[in-house]
Amino acid sequence: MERVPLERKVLNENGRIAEELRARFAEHGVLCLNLISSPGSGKTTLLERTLESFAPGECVAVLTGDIQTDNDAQRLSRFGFPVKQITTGGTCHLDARMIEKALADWRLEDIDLLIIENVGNLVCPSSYDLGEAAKIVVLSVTEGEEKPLKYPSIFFKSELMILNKTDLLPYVPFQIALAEENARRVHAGIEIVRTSCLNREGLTDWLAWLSRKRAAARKPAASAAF
Ligand SMILES: Nc1nc2c(ncn2[C@@H]2O[C@H](COP(=O)(O)OP(=O)(O)OP(=O)(O)O)[C@@H](O)[C@H]2O)c(=O)[nH]1
Ligand SMILES: [Mg+2]
Repeated sequence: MERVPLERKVLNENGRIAEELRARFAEHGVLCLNLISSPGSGKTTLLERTLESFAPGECVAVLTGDIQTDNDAQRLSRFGFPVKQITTGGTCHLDARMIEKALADWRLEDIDLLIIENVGNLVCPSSYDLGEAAKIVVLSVTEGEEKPLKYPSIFFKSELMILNKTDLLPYVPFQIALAEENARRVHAGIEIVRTSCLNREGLTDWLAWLSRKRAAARKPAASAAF
């Protein structure tokens, strides 16, 4: 089979499973977010800061994808919430079937917020729907302000851009306003939050965004019969 039709078939099959996942998430009131960035932009560190901000009883779970090692799952599991590593063994993105398989022994009834940390890669993960409510792209200030123009797909598809490592701005020639302008040239409506996971600046803005999305995703209480 030619490469293009085969690729289309894989993406169609992925889309079908993703839609099933999306329906299950909606049925159980689960907000699912798909976190995407280049390797090392700070996805796991942002999740560490996020999980440590939650009270122990919060119904939060994390799936984290990497080509090799369970390093990120080890870092994240110390906060006491369910965390599972998906090791792809070479594949440069997560796909919907991997998510379906990883969720098989978790009860969605027990989860309000599911965060998926994708494999570090700014290109391939953008093509694979995982059934998420929103994609979030993380760009760190060491990566160059032109990245939204060079890798437009993920910026176009993301609801939120997190500009991380702002503590390094005094040391790198990164024009943060230009990075934001470039992101908005690709996706006019993209929301932007600046963070530093090191000095914690901006984390309250990120947590407020998350809390708004969680409130919007919450299942409406069953209306009383009358
Ligand atoms: N200075 C600074 N360093 C940060 C910040 N956030 C993360 N780091 C550092 O950046 C490095 C990579 O962070 P990770 O959180 O592992 O990045 P990641 O995106 O999860 O990486 P992959 O999972 O490999 O794609 C680590 O050394 C972090 O300590 C930040 O806001 N400021
Ligand atoms: Mg990571």
